[in-house]
Amino acid sequence: MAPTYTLYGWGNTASTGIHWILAELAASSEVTYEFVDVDLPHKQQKEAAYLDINPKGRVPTLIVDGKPVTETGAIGLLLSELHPKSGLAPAPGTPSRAKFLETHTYVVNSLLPALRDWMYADKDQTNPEYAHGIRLLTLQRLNSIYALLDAQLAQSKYLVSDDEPTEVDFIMTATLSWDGFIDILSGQHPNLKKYTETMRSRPAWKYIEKKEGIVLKVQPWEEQYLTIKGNL
Ligand SMILES: N[C@@H](CCC(=O)N[C@@H](CS)C(=O)NCC(=O)O)C(=O)O
Repeated sequence: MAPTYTLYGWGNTASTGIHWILAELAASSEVTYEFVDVDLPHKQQKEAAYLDINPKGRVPTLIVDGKPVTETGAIGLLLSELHPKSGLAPAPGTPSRAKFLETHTYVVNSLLPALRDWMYADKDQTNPEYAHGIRLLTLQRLNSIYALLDAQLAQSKYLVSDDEPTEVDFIMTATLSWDGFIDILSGQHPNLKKYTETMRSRPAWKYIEKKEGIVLKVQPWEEQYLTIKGNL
């Protein structure tokens, strides 16, 4: 029988990439899953009941065999291990394994924290001047991360190979869909733009997009950065 997972998350956040991976696995009857909303705007992630499951107070959390697993990168790798035939990761010892590990670590260590800084610069601290400074630095970082990944995508259709997307492709493309500004910023890079279009044409993404109500909209506070995005 296919294993069942429970994903705690909220629409269009760090949990979206994991939701997408689960939807891909469910489409081939590898898994069944339940999605439980953690209402971030109402700070449900800071309530005792959720902190019992995830003391970090963030999403995603995946329940595997009754135990919570946190961190997007760890969950992506774990699902690829638990479902080795799914192609979510090249097997240990295969030629593309090193490139996969390198790319996974780069996306999880560099891109995801930069995107959190972009989104949370005025929430993790409240001084608006600091938030602006953090965002200028982050913009510079995002530009160079996207340039590097764009160069990597000149070599292959997906980040690791031409064959099939791996878990890091789902995690990364989901983050590029967090909002309109991020989409515009990454879309300045032609390979990245084409890649995102390819990834977003997958039926499982269409499902996630609808289910999570994903709309690529530039938020009012991001408008000031549109004019400087290319000059950093
Ligand atoms: N390192 C974590 C970061 C997760 C994270 O920052 N999640 C955000 C949503 S995008 C969150 O839960 N925010 C709520 C909060 O920080 O209160 C991961 O990669 O899973």
